[in-house]
Amino acid sequence: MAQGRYNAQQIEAFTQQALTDGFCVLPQHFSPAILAAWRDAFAPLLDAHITREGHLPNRGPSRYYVTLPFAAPFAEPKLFEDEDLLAVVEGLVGKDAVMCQLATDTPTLGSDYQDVHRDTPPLFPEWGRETPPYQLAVNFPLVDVTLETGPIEIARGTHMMSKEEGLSRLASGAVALEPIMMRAGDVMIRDVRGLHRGTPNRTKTPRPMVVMGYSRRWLFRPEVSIRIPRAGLDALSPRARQLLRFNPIVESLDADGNEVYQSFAY
Ligand SMILES: O=C(O)CCC(=O)C(=O)O
Repeated sequence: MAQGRYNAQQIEAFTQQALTDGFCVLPQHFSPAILAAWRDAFAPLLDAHITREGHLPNRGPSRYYVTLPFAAPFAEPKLFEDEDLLAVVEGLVGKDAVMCQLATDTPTLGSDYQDVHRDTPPLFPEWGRETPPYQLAVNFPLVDVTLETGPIEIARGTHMMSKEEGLSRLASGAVALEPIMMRAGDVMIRDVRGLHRGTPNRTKTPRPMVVMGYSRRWLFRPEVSIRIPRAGLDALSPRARQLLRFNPIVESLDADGNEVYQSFAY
């Protein structure tokens, strides 16, 4: 098996941190050259998105959710099949995870604080308790994230309690929202139940944060998908095909409609 950067103990430490805090960060993990190519290719996609549906600011003003096409440079196994990343993902959501989302969250000048939210409802709301993790966001920025460009803020440990309990602990000061500053190359693995919010980007430089979604093998998320071009299937490794197995295979990536992932906050 290919080796990652980290040994088994280190992977276990990252996994435990994500189980406790709701997230962990692999510092300077992804290649600057690959991220530079993504940054260049993303800029026109963001412009086109704003032209097409910028009038639908469902994530808040001047903040955009843009799905990435599963094509070069974004269909990059060095990132979505990264050994360390997949090892932590397996430690959190078990063997045979599915990858179901490849997109970006980008606050631009004029964006604001979002309401504190989670990205998924609990699996069993009537139970009043949380389960082990089942849905992860792997987040990595295409630019350095500073206080000025609008870091995500996360309240540690709130993924394992109800939203009401988390909000009441925030109100009492028992937990706090922390801005997570990241440099391009850093990779965050996040349980999407942790309470969080986007903050304003006060600069003229958009701040794209990629989100690669990984879930338990049995979780289906109809609100997101990765359209896989048939012509690219043969180039994928058996592991990549397995990770992507529940996504639609399409003849062409053209004629993509508006974003369908509109309801995102729970
Ligand atoms: O990337 C960010 O700033 C977080 C945005 C966010 O939480 C969302 O739009 O659901």
